[in-house]
Amino acid sequence: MGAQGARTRKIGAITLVATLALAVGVASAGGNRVSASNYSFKPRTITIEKGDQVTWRRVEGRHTVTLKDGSFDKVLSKSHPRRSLRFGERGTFRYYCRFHRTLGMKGKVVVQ
Ligand SMILES: [Cu+2]
Repeated sequence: MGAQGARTRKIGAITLVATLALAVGVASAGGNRVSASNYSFKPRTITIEKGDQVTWRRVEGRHTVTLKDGSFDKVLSKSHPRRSLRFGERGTFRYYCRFHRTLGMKGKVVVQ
């Protein structure tokens, strides 16, 4: 009885570790997603860890992900529905869509 109880606890602990590992794996494999639709990025502000990647995904329309400092400028279209960028520096990175900037289509990546 006692041995069985210990075994059950051990299995429970292993399951917990596996679940945590899975959650961490999902987060680092593109968990930081921003969708681009007419005419906004959602979420407008995303906070990530240094070294993480952000993936922008086109929902509709044609847009760009253009960093204000000019270091990144990619079109999101039917043929390129996803664009990713890894942030290796801490800071706040503002970006916008070149086609719809005047309509307020912009966003911010905060790297901690
Ligand atoms: Cu746009």
